[in-house]
Amino acid sequence: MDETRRGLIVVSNRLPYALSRDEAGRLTLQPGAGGLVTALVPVLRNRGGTWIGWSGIESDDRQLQAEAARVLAGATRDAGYQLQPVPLSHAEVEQYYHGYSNETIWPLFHDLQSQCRFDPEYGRAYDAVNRRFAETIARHARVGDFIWVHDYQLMLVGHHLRELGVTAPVVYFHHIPFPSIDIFLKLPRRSYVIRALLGYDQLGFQTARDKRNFLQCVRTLVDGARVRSQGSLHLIRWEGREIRVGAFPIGIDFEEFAGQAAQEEVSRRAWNIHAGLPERQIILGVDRLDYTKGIPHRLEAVRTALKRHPELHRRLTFVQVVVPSRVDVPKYARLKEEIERLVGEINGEFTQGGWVPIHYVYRALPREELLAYYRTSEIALITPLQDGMNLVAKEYCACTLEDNSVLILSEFAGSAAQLHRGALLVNPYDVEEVADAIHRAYMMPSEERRARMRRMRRVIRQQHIFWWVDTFMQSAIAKDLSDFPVLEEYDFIPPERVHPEEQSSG
Ligand code: GDG
Repeated sequence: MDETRRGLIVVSNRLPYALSRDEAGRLTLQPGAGGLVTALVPVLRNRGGTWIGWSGIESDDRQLQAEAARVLAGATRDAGYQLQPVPLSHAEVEQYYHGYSNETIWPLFHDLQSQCRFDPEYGRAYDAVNRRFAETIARHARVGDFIWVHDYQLMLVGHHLRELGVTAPVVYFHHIPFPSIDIFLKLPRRSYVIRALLGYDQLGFQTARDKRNFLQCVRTLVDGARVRSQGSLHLIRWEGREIRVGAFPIGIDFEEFAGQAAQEEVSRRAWNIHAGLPERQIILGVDRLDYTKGIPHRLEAVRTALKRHPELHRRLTFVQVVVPSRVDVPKYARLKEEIERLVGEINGEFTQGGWVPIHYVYRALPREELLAYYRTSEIALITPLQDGMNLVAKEYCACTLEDNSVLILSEFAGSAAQLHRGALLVNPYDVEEVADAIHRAYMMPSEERRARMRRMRRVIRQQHIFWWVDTFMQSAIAKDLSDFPVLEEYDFIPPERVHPEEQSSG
């Protein structure tokens, strides 16, 4: 078979379209945006294929689920690929999605175990729903298809596909961090989960660190698994199969971002934003409302910067955009209150006539507005406590057309592995270090800004989203891995953690 002509089946928790009811009770369809959809839809169109996922409708009502399937089929009749919904009931969404995915795996894999809830019912629902996904895939896969599953909601699908007798290649990309063994060991039924992950033929992670963590869990928990490296990939031999493991940092559509940022509408908005803040540098934060993003720590760092460095008063305005998310969950509602309390306190402490230090935006911005903020802000402050990649960091760099901007980036964002030669890297828990980085960024001469930003833009331009899809697929389908190019293993280890011998040898 011509490997490049295999049909593609993409599987993710959500379909690239969201269904909801309008005021008249009719089902309506909104196309999803985002990098993954942008990157995979052309491949699906070109090869022909199917996207399988949950439609967003939670209901036991078979008639409603059938209607949802009809609306999806009708709307995408001419799309060049098919959409196949996986029906989920309200209870399943509660336990598989809100429960196990978002209250167990999400916090645990972001090293925030104090936020975890471990409920055996969640685990059972997760397993059952992953099985349902596998059954849907098995019904639609044709001989020769290539199945690509995405993210932490679907870690067990490969295992269930094997149990169902599917022999097609099944590969998986893990978008969030993979934790160290000490953290992973806390997961109930950890051996089952790690073995189930070995049901995939290839596993991709965002960074070398995530890959290392995963391999260590395999070595520790899976008897008989043999791991060896080949180029930048690792191969695991287990139960007569060979599983490929690699770090494939996800990218963005650089040219699209840079092109849109240069458009007149974005330029006009960018100019307007700065006209309202004359002679000031803007420092920007953009995050979904989530405790992994480190927003309260960041606000404390801004407070510390204003205390330690009075020369920043009236000269720096911090714009924090928070995109609403899961506000019906008490933990998220409390986080929102904490952010708003801190913004109020800091503004109360430092505001002077004509200058309010923090501008707080609690809503999703239209894309042009977001790009205008990226383009016009002199500094971006992106300090998640842990993050798979963080695309905002890359988008910001792509949109700073004058190269005259500074990125302050958490060393715990996956993007730090690629961007550490240009960004000011910080430990987001160390508010004094972040405060000093803010001051350093503010003072940084343009020559240094440009040199750093060019380095980052070069990597982001080269390793774009289409490069990511190609590299991941090539490594999965390569018959002989000696043909597969050795990827540069981007890695960032804080200098204090590098053993002196490693430092002198390298
Ligand atoms: C997972 C992993 C990994 C944000 N605010 C607005 C807005 N955004 C867009 C950004 C960006 C996206 O949302 C957020 O990027 P993330 O990198 O956080 O992606 P997620 O899908 O949420 O997260 C993450 C990623 O997968 C990819 O592998 O990087 O670590 O958690 O694209 O532009 N868009 C608009 N208005 C906003 O206010 N229009």
